[in-house]
Amino acid sequence: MAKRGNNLGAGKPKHASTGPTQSSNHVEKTPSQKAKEANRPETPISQSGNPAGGQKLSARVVASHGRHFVATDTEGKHWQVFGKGKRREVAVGDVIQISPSGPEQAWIDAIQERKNLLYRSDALRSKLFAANLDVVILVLAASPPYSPELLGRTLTACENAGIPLEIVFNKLDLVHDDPEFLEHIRDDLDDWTMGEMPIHWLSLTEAPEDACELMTDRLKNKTSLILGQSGMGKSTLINLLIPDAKLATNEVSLALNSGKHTTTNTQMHFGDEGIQVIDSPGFQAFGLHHLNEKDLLDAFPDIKGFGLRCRFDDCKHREEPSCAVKDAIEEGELSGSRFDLYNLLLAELEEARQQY
Ligand SMILES: Nc1nc2c(ncn2[C@@H]2O[C@H](COP(=O)(O)OP(=O)(O)OP(=O)(O)O)[C@@H](O)[C@H]2O)c(=O)[nH]1
Ligand SMILES: [Mg+2]
Ligand SMILES: [Zn+2]
Repeated sequence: MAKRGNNLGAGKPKHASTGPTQSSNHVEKTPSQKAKEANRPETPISQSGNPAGGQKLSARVVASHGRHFVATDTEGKHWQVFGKGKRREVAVGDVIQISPSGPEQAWIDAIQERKNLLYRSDALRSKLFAANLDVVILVLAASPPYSPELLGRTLTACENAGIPLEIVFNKLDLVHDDPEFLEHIRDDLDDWTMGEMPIHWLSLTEAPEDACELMTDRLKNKTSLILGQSGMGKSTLINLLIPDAKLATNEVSLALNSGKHTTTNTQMHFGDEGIQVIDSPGFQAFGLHHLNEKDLLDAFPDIKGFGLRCRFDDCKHREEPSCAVKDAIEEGELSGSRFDLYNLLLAELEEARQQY
């Protein structure tokens, strides 16, 4: 059987049922050695070798191309995997059991219990984003300007999923001569993160060695997901950590003016020192209607904490008297931006509930 290269088929398939696509703009050269090291299945593999022998293999989902997925087995071989029913619902980072149905295709038999799972909703439904993450890295930059709302939504999703979040503020070179602007950004990030999250101030292009050293230290022996709006430097960061990844990066103006994102699929890359990093397309929206009201309040422990001190147990923190939340915002102990986002998300939940 011909063994495929390491092309994960980043191009869109014409038919979801055909084999992994051969054409790709993003050719990943993952040494099988690295994949082997990175893929530590908890389920033992009974056999390996002949894929037509009806045996089961353990594999890690390493790429998502919309409706189809690529998984890598412990030998470093890539499979295009398909599931039926619930088994169709896999995410990059999942550990799965597969049985080969062709030289490069396999059925998903089981999805191993996840440590965590990050979701993202669009207008129609919730989507699985990535699973079994040790950390999410949100990449922000001064240019193009980052959206505080998307930052808040990412914080909320990670808090809900129980995944630690770290922020990279990139393109520091563009704001060196504007200390006031930088101060404003520092205040904004402190406000959103409540001073509780690591924030790394980097310039990936001006000081790449420093950035690489710091981020290698943060990401070694971890599975991480890199999130951020288009043009922030997600792929640039991954290329720095894993030169073999050779990801396409693009001039911001090109990427934004064409309305296209440079990265179009979610894909895991394997580096030295146990780095397993997932690149993702830039997001412009981050729906959270998969959370219910309780989830939402739990994701805002600051608001929840002050809320316990309101006079009325069911205080909505609007016009009620003796509202500890309103008082805390007035006194600068609680972030008004966070409270506004909480209300916006609550309103979205109510709207989504009325629609279905
Ligand atoms: N000035 C400056 N430019 C940078 C820096 N880091 C990255 N860039 C540039 O920003 C542009 C966008 O970088 P990408 O890595 O493609 O951004 P991305 O977040 O992967 O974008 P999408 O794939 O569209 O989501 C490229 O032209 C990079 O060269 C930096 O530290 N300073
Ligand atoms: Mg990219
Ligand atoms: Zn209140």
